[in-house]
Amino acid sequence: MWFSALSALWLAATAWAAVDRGEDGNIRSIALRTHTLKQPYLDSDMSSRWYDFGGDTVIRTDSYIRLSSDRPSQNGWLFSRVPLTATNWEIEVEFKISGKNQLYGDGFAMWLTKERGQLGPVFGHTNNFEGLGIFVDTYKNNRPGTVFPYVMAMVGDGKTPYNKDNDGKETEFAGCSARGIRNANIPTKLRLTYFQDKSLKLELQYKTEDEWLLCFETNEPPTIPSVTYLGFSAETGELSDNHDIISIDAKNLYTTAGSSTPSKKTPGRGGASKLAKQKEGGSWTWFFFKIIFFILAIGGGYVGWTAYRTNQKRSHRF
Ligand SMILES: [Ca+2]
Repeated sequence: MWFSALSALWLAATAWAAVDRGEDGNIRSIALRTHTLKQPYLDSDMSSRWYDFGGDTVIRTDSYIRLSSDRPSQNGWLFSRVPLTATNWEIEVEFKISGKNQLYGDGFAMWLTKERGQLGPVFGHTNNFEGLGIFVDTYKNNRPGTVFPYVMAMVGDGKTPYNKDNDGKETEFAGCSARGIRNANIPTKLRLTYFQDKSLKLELQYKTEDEWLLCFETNEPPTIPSVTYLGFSAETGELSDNHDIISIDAKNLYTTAGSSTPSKKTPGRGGASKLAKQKEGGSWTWFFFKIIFFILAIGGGYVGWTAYRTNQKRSHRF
């Protein structure tokens, strides 16, 4: 009785801890099934419950969703069927850009836009879009002094067009060079984290496995329309490449009561050390909380045991 009650309580405490994200202390996450996509991608009726695809997109259920094949004039897309309504979220995508040619292009885009599945000239998606676009641009059209591939974010207002001729330089929100993101030796990934009115962060993985590189981070994030669809698209012109989506992991993020969401951070070393301190603080608070919970569990178990024994004695008496 004593041990079973105690172990049940301890299990409850540790299960609760397992939900915790661990790395960020007071930030918890819940998987967003509606925006997550993994192999084999398709249900038994050969369609996906949560995602739609079109154009030249090809699906190989054991490998990838190929938005464009290594052939000229390809244009494909993949879009969520329902809007992303979470206030704070994290989207992690494994993708692969590969090809045999010396000259290649043009790259692919990830979207959080009002429009969905509309073919067009911006990495295969419609121009004058409304919402956020993340472009992994592998072909330098005209941007002197910038190393390509170049990853950039653009916030579309529904009126301002993306200009392919200078790789969208004048409408860039933030970005970074990512030499080696194409034909990489490790699984390539991107992770976009958004806290409404607080922060937007893009991290990339293409040099070393399990090592995230900060592309950009801002504490003045754009306002993303309340109804946006999560999507991907790619386009090839004269030059081509395979642009594949391997998996999409979407999470709803929330902070626990009494804690604050990530504070102002700047890219680079300063930001990283500040983040590390936050993590440390969060985990210590959680540790003490667990200790208190454990003591309470022991106390509760003891009271329960005493009551049980007293009860037993009484029943013996009668
Ligand atoms: Ca380009």
